Amino acid sequence: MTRLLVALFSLSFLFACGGGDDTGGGGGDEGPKGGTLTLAAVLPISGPNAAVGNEASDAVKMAVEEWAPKFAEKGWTLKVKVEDDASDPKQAMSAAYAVSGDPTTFGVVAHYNSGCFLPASEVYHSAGTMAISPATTNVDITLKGYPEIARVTPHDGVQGELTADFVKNHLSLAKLAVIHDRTQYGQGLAEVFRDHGGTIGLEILSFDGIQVGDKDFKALLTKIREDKPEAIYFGGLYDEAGFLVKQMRELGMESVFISDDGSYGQDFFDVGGSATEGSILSFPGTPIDKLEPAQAFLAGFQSKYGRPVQNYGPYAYDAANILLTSAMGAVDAGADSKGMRAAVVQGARAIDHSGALGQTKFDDKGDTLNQRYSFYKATDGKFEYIATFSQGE
Ligand code: ABU
Repeated sequence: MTRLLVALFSLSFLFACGGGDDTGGGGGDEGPKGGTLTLAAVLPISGPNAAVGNEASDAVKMAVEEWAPKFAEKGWTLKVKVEDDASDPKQAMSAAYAVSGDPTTFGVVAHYNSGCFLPASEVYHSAGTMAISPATTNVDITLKGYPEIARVTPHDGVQGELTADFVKNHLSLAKLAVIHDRTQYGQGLAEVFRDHGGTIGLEILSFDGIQVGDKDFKALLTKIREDKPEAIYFGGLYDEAGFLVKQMRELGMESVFISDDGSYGQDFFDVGGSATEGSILSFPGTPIDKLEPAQAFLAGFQSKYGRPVQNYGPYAYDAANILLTSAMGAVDAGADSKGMRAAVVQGARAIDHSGALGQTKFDDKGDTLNQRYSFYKATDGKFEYIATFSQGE
């Protein structure tokens, strides 16, 4: 069904763009000397991950405001279009069709949830729209090697393995229960953790799935308590993580709670309260407050929006800047509206970008070469930095 929709969409997109028309195409208001260029952001503006999605979309808007005068000097009106995928794959597909169906769209800052980007990536590929995700980490996203698909976060093959290594070598824990949220993200990550953990000598006592949106995990935790795990590893997102750790403590469980980048945010503390104390979480990259190139962005975001950056804002900002730099390169090379998307794909995939995250380059599949994860301990409602690792260290 998805394939049929993508095929129908490709045809309608060709007609919308005027097919073989070489007069500038692009819906009529653009031409070789300028027109409108739209950077789209498809993110969860509502729903359970709205806090992350709104931070990311605000970062994209900030980047567009910074670039708009430079495009205006060259005769182009730069716009931003934010679409809400609400963390729902169907809504993500509708949004992907909507932004790709707009011929002024030259690129997309694409999705927070792997379960949204996986199907939507077919739409972007079919439409030739460069889509860079600020946050999706499921391994499969880049496996097809589509030139239009990239991400600025290291994937869960790295996150899961580094976390298992960290549990063994730095936390000196051996017996763990593993829980996941049955999403492509949470389950995929938990499987990497379990499988790599098994090869390095961790004893995985159990492997169970929960449902996103559920709030009562006491029956499952009571079963797990029988095994006396030293730690519980959870692959999933912050709401469920918060409820899990809270109910572990209510049941008297002292196992260390360990989770991932999807749990890394203020909502984890808001839901879990004081039960979060001592939890261990992973998040991509070097801590943002220690990254010199990120400081201007962090200060600018705080001053513009009156709140600090929590997690994926810098990633969305760099994804937007990679797309904007590529679009400006295409403008400077004389691309017209019709050639813009292809030029942006070429530029973005070849980029060596100096941004808030430091240098970003993509490998031949579209994965960032920044392959680091850092580990944090929840302490007094904050994430206290422990250490950063990359594979092979
Ligand atoms: N990587 C955190 C966001 C969740 C996901 O990838 O689905």
